[in-house]
Amino acid sequence: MEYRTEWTREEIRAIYDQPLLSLVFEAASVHRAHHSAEQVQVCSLISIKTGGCPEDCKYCPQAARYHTGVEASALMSEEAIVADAKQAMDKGATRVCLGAAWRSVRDSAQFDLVLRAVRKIADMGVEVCCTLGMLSESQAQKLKEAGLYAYNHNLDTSSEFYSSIITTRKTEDRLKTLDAVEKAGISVCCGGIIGMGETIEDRVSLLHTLATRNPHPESVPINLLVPVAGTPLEARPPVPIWEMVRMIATARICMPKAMVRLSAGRLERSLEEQALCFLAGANSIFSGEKLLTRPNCTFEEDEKMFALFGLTPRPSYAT
Ligand code: SAM
Ligand code: DTB
Ligand code: SF4
Repeated sequence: MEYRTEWTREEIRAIYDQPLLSLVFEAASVHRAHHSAEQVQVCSLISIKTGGCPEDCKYCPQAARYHTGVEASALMSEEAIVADAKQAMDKGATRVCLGAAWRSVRDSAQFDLVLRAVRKIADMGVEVCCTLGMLSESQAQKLKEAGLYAYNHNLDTSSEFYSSIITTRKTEDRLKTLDAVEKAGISVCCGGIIGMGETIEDRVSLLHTLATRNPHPESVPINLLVPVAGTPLEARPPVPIWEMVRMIATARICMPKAMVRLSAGRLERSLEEQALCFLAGANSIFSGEKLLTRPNCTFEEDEKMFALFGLTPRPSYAT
């Protein structure tokens, strides 16, 4: 085994709590030992089915029960999905992530459409990721056969804090889907959100669950809560950047080979703050004017940032 999976919570807490600059130095050293530190993965999100979701995730603008101004729309056509993916690829994305506001996947004509789109996009040479909610083993298998590279399914927070954020499912339901994805031979993309009112112990608990999985997730998105008017978390204050840096650095140290993604919430952060996150071991971003429903940094802005920092986009299927 090239990395540890038997972390204790105390060990992870000690890493998280160490003096900030030592933490960043250690994370940067681990990062450089396992990755080319100049390469950052550029991912692009396509919301193939927006809004109208039956779940009650308190952070989410797409939950039907909150009045957030996000209208429920139908699943995009196969042609439109593939065209958007092509456009993202032309702008420099090497991973395309298709997101649907579903609780879980149903075997249906809609799922067949997604499978066909995955096949076409994979054939263009980019890594394809999907995030469609909970999956069965046979659905994961079908996605694998269609050429899916990764599946995103976040644990979002600790199992202890989970019911304060989501009541329509449990951490165990999420873990079952992660197991199905892994069993089908698809890379697991799994992370969480900070800034929802969780304690440091909750953050450590989330990292502990991720870092004691064997294998570790291939990618770990760390989202900063984007507070959305109409959701129960609309008034959460922004997380100090130091806490984001600690979360990223601790994820990097505990999961040295994973891609650690500086995900939602980047638009609100300065270049200096983002530079600190890259130094602390983040090596992946979402680029493009929109996340799923919220605005994000454009490809052009990110190109300028890459030039300023001396970063280059990581190629697709790099090992
Ligand atoms: N419905 C599927 C699911 O829940 O797995 C896929 C889409 S869901 C929008 C994907 C992820 O987006 C969530 O797990 C959460 O981590 C993130 N997310 C949603 N709203 C967010 C917000 N306001 N701020 C930060 N991250 C958010
Ligand atoms: C992830 O961890 N973050 C992305 C992606 N995986 C699917 C989604 C962020 C969504 C932010 C809120 C929005 O745009 O609606
Ligand atoms: Fe639905 Fe996913 Fe949003 Fe939860 S996070 S409300 S499951 S779209």
